[in-house]
Amino acid sequence: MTDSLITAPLKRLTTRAPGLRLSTDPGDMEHYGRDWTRRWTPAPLAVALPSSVEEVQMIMRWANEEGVAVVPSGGRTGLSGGAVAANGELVLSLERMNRVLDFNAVDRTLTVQAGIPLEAVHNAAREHGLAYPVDFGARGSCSIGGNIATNAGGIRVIRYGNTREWIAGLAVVTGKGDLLELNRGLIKNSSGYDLRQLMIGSEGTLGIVVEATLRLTDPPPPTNVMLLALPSFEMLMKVFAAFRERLGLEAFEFFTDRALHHVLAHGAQKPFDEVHPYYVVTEFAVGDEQLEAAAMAAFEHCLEQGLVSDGVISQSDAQAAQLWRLREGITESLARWRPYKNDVSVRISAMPAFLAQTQALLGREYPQFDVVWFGHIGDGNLHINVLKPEGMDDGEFVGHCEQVTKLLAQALERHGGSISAEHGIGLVKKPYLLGTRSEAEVEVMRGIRRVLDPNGVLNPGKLFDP
Ligand code: FAD
Ligand code: 2HG
Ligand code: ZN
Repeated sequence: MTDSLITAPLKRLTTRAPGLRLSTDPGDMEHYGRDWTRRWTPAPLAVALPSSVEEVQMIMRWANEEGVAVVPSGGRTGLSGGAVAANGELVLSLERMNRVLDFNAVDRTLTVQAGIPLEAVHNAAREHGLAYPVDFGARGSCSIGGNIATNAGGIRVIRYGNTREWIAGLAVVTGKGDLLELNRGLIKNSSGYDLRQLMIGSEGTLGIVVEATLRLTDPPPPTNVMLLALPSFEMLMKVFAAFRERLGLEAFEFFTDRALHHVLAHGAQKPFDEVHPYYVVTEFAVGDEQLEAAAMAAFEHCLEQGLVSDGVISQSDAQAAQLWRLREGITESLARWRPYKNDVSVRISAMPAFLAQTQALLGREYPQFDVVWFGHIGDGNLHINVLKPEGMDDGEFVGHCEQVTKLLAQALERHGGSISAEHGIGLVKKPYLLGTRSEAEVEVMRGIRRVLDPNGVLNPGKLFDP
C-alpha cells in the first residue's frame, strides 16, 4: 500500500478486517478503476480484494458506517461503464474469489464463487461431461458475477437464452452487508418474490454476488458453422427466417463489410475473394443426413431467391474457429478507436422496419464516420459502434454520438425496444433509461434499491441517479 494514500477510513477498514488484501498502489488503482469503456479516468480510494464472503460483508458494513461508495468489480470487460471507479470509491474486486465450490451430478449444478472467469466455468462443466451454455468473446476475462450483474447474453442466446436462465441459486451480500441465500438451487419455488431474478441484471446496485449455483446442460451436439455473404441489408431477416424454418439454430450472428475490414486488419483470415456488404455467421447441429440436407436446402433456397451471394461451410473445427473469429474478433479489433457503443434490441418482428429506419438515421447523422454494425441479429440485438475520426476531440465526438443516441432511443421507443440488450446501462446509457423503462418502473427500481442499500453506497451513479 502507498502510505500517503492510506486515509483514516482505510485504516479503520484494515483494523476491522485484518486479513483483507487492500491496495492503494497507483498501478492497481488504474487497472481496477476502469472497464473496457476507457472513457473515464480511474480515481478510486483503494482496491479491496477479499477472499471470503465474511470479508465482503465486513467491507459493506464499513462502507455504510463511513459513507464510502463501493464499486463491485469482476473481469472489467463491461462495455457500459458499470465497473468504473472515478470518484473516490472503493473497488471491491471478486478476482480472488474464483473457485468451484461444488458439483452436483444429480441436480446437474455447479456452485462457484463469483469471481471465476466464464471460461473456467465452461471447462469445469466439460470435465463433468456437461456444459454451461452462455458464451461470448470475453469468456477468458469476464467473471460469472459480472455476467450475472449484467444478465449477459452472447452468441448462443438464440438457443439457450441469457444468463438469467442458468442461475439456480445466488448468495448475495446486500448494500447493508446482509447475506441473502436466494433460491438454493431449486427448480420450483413459488414462495413469494424471486429475489434471485431481481439481482440478475442489477449491475451491482442492489448487492454483491458472492456465489452462484449454475444449471448445466447436455454437451452441445456436433455442429457446422456457415458464413454467408449477403447482397443487401433487406435480405438479412429473410435469410434468418429461411434458416430458422429448416434448422435448429445454435447461433445466428451478423456483421458488415466495415466490421470485416477491421477484423481482417487485426489478423483474421479473408473468407471470400470478393467483398460483400453484409455477412452472417450461423451454427447448426449436424450429424445425420436429414440435418445436413436441411442445411443445404436452406442455403440453396437463399441462393435461388438472391438472398445470399456466397457461402462457406466449415470442414473442420479449425475452420469453424476461423469463421467464428471473423465475428468474435470485432470488438477487440475496434478497441483502439475507443468506439462509442450502442447495444440495442427490438422484437424480431420489428427488426425489418427498425433496421431500415436506423440505417437511414445513421446514414444521415454520420455521413463521414466509420459506423460498424454487427450483433446477435437472431435475438433482435444489434451492436452499432461509431469510431472516432482521427483528430476529432473526445468531447466533440461523444457529444455528437450522444445527440444521435437520443434519436436512436426515440426510434427504439417507437418500436418498443431497449437501449441496452445485454451490456447494461451503467454510466454510458444512463441518460436514455427513461424511454426504455417508464417513470413508474424507474421509481419502483429506486424503491427496491433503497431497501437493499439504504445509504446508497453500492455503485452510486450507475444505472440511474438516486
Ligand atoms: P465487470 O465489467 O467487472 O462489471 C460489469 C458490471 O457488473 C458492473 O456494473 C459491476 O459493478 C457489476 N459486477 C461485477 N461483478 C459483480 C458481482 N460479483 N456482484 C455484483 N455486481 C458485479 N456482453 C454480452 O452480454 N454479450 C456478449 O456477446 C459480449 N461480448 C463481449 C466481447 C468482448 C470482447 C468484450 C470486451 C465484452 C463483451 N461483453 C459481452 C461485455 C462484458 O463482457 C459482459 O458484460 C460481462 O458480463 C461483464 O463481466 P465482467 O466480469 O467483466 O464484469
Ligand atoms: C459482442 O456481441 C459483444 O461481440 C460486444 O457484445 C459488442 O463491442 C460491442 O459493441
Ligand atoms: Zn453482443
